[in-house]
Amino acid sequence: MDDHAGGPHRHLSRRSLIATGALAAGALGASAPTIGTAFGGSPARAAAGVTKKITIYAEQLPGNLFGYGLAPGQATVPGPILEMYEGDTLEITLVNTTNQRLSIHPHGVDYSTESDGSPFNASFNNPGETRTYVWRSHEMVAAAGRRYMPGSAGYWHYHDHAMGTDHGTGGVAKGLYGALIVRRRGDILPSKQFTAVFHDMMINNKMAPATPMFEANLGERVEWIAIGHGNLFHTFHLHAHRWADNRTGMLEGPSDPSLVVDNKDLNPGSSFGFQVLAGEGVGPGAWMYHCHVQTHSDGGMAGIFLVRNADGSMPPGAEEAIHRFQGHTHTHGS
Ligand SMILES: [Cu+2]
Repeated sequence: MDDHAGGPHRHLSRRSLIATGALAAGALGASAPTIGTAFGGSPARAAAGVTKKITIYAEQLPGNLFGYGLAPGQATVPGPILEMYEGDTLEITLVNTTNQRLSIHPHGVDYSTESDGSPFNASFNNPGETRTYVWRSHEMVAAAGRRYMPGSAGYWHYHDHAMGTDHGTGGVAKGLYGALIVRRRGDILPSKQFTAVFHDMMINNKMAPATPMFEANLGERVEWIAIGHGNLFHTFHLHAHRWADNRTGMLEGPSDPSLVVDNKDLNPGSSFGFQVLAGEGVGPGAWMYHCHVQTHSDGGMAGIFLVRNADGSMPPGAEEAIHRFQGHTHTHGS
């Protein structure tokens, strides 16, 4: 896997939990199946799940940033992409290596007050403290009246809820956030994943031209997870690609009524995800992704989605476009 850690060209697919042995070990039944304990619903829906245990290290990073990582010294902004299947449980041991109070708080999944990650519920790590958080999930179930109670599947996220203020405002501002994907069994898996966090006037706490350059080869199945944080309204726009505005970003049939979009609101606390085939119908090239609030894109909320040729070589014009992007943004952004 091409890994440009730390540079503006880095991408994030390598940090996906599903791409490591951790998920495979859990999925193969190394852990005990969950049983319907605290959750008051049907035990049947939890019976298929497994419990995966992971350790996350919260660390201070250069530049007054903080990050989560799956191993000591591996913390990043954003943190690792955490994945689970509906019905599974994720047991997270959070090691706080910093001198700050912090926590990890998920969106979209099921948890007790003890795993809430908020000081309000006395659920946080003191400086230097290790604490376990349990995130559960469940499948969709039939309800009365031909309706369905939603399952946990979705493109969610997690973040600190305790640093600086009781809402984790300090931790979120300094990079303690990441993507959480709950998949439905049978979902199509991507070959690459990108997390883009629109946060104040930054993307992944960086401004153009230091924003991430996400890379894929023509035709690769790429999964984007977009997350909003901070105090500003944002819109996520991706050039030359579009997706269905539903759970997966894909249409489920020729008459699927989902709206097809290439731009979507990305407000604080919101998240969504989708998959595209890189360069499908448009070819390789340096394509832009950016916030579509004009003062935000002008101010540095833009980056490059570099779609290389299928063999990995650079398409004509891409180098020039990248240089133009870097030069242009320097001129107006510094
Ligand atoms: Cu914006």
